[in-house]
Amino acid sequence: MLPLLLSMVWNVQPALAQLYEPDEEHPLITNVVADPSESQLTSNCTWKITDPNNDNYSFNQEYIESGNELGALIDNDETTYWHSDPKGPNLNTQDLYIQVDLKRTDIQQFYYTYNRRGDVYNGSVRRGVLWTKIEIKGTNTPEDNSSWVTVALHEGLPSETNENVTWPYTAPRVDMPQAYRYLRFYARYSDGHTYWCMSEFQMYPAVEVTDPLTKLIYLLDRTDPGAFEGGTDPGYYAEDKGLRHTTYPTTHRPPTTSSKPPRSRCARHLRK
Ligand SMILES: [Ca+2]
Repeated sequence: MLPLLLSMVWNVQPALAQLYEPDEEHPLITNVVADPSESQLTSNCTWKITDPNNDNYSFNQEYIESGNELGALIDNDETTYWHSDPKGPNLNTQDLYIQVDLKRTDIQQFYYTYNRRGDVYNGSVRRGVLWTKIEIKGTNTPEDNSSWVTVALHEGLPSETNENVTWPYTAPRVDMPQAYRYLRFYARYSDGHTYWCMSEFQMYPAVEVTDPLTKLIYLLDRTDPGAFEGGTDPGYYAEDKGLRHTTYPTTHRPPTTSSKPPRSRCARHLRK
């Protein structure tokens, strides 16, 4: 198994050189305030809830009363959420979006993440309604409507009831033809609803993966997702974590009479 694995690593070196991951240490959206000229997030369809007896109001009271509904998207709290206006606007027939002002012009590749709701109401967790088709447009001259360029269209995104993905969900990387400061995320579908809502939203720079061990983990996960526990098997001791993985899928179980090579041997192969 190990020689086969290492030969697979060797054979896909060109692809590995282009691996990217989100730089989660440097989120791109950090300032969301009521003043739209200052805020990094704005929207043309925010639900302005005025009835304090509305149960959506109580969960987001702080943000609603300060006029900063979008602030609920970056507080790292899945019980607070932003909701598009469900009474009038219709994402199936109108251009409804959240707009990002990156406040910088050097981002050309990025990842974005968002989370479903997790507020508990009458004893049950409410997941809300997520967008499942998103069109992303960018520009550096937002006042010129004709300047907005489509940079990505993501379809078939997981609905809020999907338990087979990791939440918050990270969408595929977006590679723009050039760096744009302003981005619009249009909701194009939400499983037949006219609105959508979510508890968190964030963007991260896409950075190239350079660490050999991280590359190998990516390769294993991409080759057979979920087959290798933690992405570090087979053939690897996670020595830097002081752990040895002992749970193997039956089809990948190594011979019991052989011992795994030390990590240094694997590292030497990767450097060839
Ligand atoms: Ca939140």
